[in-house]
Amino acid sequence: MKRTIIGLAAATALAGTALTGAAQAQNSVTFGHTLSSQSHYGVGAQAFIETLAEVSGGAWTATEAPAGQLGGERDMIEGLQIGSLDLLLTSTGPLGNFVPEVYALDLPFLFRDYDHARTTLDGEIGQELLESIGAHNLVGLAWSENGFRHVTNSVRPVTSPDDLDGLKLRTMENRVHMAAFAEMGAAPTPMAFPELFSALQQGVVDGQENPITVIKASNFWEVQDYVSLTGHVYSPAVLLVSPLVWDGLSDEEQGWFREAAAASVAATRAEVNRLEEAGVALLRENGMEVITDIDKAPFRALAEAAYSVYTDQYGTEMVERIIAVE
Ligand code: EAX
Repeated sequence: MKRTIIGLAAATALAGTALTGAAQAQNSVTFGHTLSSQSHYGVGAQAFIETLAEVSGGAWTATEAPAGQLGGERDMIEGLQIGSLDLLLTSTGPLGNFVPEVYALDLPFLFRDYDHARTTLDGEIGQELLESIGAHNLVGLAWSENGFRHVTNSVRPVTSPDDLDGLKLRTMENRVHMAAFAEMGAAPTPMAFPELFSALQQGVVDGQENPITVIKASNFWEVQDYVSLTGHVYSPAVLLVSPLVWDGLSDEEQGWFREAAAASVAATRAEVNRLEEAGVALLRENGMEVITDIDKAPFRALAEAAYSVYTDQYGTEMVERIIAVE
């Protein structure tokens, strides 16, 4: 954030007078994410940037730093905490390493569909979890979306857990996901997203799992032959702000950031909807063999053992509350 320097200069110039000029000062923030600027995250970043400029009457500008330019999601979360990054749109993948309460959202086969996930995140539970984030030297501004994740690989079509046997599968740096894939028989290999394309290309791993949105945004069809629509876990995204930025904002400015965040979430979700509809056809057009007919029951039966990563620490109450959301 450039504001401190500008703020000091303005303060010097205006020494002894009321800081009425401060609201007009040009303040800028950087908005990081790991995907391309054409992705559902890019669309969300651009909506944030436009809305912030509009509602602040040009007093605030934001710049997109896409495609992991500033590192992986874990690095960027650390960046928010130390103030080297201002804003981040990230999956919850690595967030549990900082805020273990959010592992509740990463449990496999928990959310029934997009409506269930969005209603949960927009309601009381989502609000509580944003507050948990706020207790860990981060500010959770709004829940956004990555999407339901599916398994891709280049070894064989995966139709049952037996087909995962021994597959080197990149997962996010997420203890719940790693446990779930170990239970389902794969060899989970945690890795930051910016390393993934070349790891697939070079055969360091056989496969990975991500929503259609990310498969498309990252052209994974260039390096993966099969996609199985396992929908094994819903991947929330969250818009985070550095506390060093947030704590320096006036109430009015915080309101502008919240409006921009709401516009960002709406734009990202609309793009997820569009890509989910195009889904299977889009993947096939790009040369992937798509396995749509998956019996999820045997995957679920194995993956559920991974719930203990969360429930051993926090019990089952939150899980039951999420299941009960209509
Ligand atoms: O947040 O790391 C991942 O697989 C994520 O889905 C991606 O970075 C988008």
